[in-house]
Amino acid sequence: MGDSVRVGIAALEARVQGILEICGVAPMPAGAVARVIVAGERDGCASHGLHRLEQCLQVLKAGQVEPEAEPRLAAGEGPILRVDAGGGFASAAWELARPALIARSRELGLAALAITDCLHFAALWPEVEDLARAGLASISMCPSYATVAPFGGTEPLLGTNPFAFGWPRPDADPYVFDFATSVAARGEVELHRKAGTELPEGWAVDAKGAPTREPQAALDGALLTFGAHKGTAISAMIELLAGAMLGDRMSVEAREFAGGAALPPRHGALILAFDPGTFAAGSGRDPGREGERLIEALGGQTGRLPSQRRYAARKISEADGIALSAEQMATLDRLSEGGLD
Ligand code: NDP
Ligand code: PYC
Repeated sequence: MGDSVRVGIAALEARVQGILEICGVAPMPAGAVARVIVAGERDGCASHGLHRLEQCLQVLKAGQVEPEAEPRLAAGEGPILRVDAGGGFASAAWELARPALIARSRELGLAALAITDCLHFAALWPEVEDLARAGLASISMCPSYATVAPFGGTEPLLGTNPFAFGWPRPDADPYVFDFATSVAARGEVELHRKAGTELPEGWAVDAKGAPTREPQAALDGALLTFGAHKGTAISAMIELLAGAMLGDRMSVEAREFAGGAALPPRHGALILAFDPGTFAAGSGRDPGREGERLIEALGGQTGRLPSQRRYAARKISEADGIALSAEQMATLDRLSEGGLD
């Protein structure tokens, strides 16, 4: 890569955490946010990597996130664990609750984590991958802000509402997928705008409802859901389960609360975790082995499992450091000096 430098993962985490702390974020959330941002960059997920750091600082400056919020976990004894993020970053709430969710899922066979009032800007795969590495299957979802039109419509009503799934594999990296229920994440459109490139066809409509390939027109208009009516239905399910059911904001309200869609929104998130062994008990079948049969056959036909690209990118980052462009390095230098555009 021309003009790029390689930076070690731990060094980049420390750098990002330091920038957040200079801007007033308490060490615990600053560490959690730095880890999720650097994980995105490490794994080649540009839309939710360093690209998000400046937005985090802007949201702080706008007073829309609580930089010193301490997430509060109410674990109780049943299958539902709750974390009130207190208007702080979702990643801090997740890191706090992760051990309790793992323990409760193993104990009961399944458990749910309901996070409320969190500032959410991150990818969901770190959560389901963590759970899969602990031997659990899981589903993670959240609303976002209303920037997506339902199938057949042109007005923003749904969020880009991500949906992720993780499945543990006995001798391989977990099977993980994680995608926006819009054709692509809004972050991808922002990257096209930054790079000055056109969007592929079918991603978006402009503010008048006409199809557009121009990133700014798409950001001012609406993205479309993937898979026509099917993506719209899944997106609506996420609004209902991770918005209405949690008693937290749905994407329309999150956009109103944020005063637009320029900065990441505040809402809730839902993570469901399952112990496959508990479910299969008495069947005489091993879910791990059955899962492998399917996953190997899938990989055999498609030549590419979801997350395979990510794991390959991670291997290179772990061996050689994360490749950062001269522009990314300059942004880090500027932000280290407190410079926010
Ligand atoms: P992509 O369309 O880039 O990727 C979606 C998934 O499909 C990934 O798991 C990817 O694996 C996999 N995949 C891609 N191509 C193939 C292929 N040819 N064969 C098999 N699997 C494939 O993601 P999106 O743009 O939809 O979303 C990007 C991120 O944005 C997600 O991480 C999501 O969580 C995040 N997001 C967060 C939001 C929030 O509110 N916090 C809102 C919306 C999105 P791989 O990674 O290996 O390429
Ligand atoms: O990329 O669509 C997106 C997104 C919304 C909130 C965080 N990421």
